[in-house]
Amino acid sequence: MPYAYDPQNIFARILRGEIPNKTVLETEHTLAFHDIAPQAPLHVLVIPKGAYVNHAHFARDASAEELVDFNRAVARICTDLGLGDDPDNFRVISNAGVHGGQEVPHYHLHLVAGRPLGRMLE
Ligand code: IU
Repeated sequence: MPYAYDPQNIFARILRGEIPNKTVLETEHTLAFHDIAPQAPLHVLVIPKGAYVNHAHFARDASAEELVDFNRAVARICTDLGLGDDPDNFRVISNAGVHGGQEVPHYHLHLVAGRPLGRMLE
């Protein structure tokens, strides 16, 4: 099923180099950068370079190479930042759509850490 992707969304512009970002990691298919309004001492956004709107689109339509690259990038960041050895120390979230609270319509995963995060669901 096709879906609308807005090539002018802010993360598309970051990927094109039109807007600067504080890069944490860049790979062939993935970019990770610090969130501009961090909700925790560590708040990194991980995005695929491909044009996907949300997690379901990415999981359904991305190539195996893109999927592996993205997930290994997340793991690499966790390792580099010392998070990966303790599963209590971080959270990954991806908002989707209006009910999911998604503001930027380019798939992104929030990686947050550095403080007690409480329960995820209210
Ligand atoms: P959301 O899941 O779509 O709600 O998250 C969007 C995030 O993008 C949010 O945490 C913003 O602070 C962040 N962000 C950013 O890092 N840089 C920007 O220029 C803009 C939003 I606009």
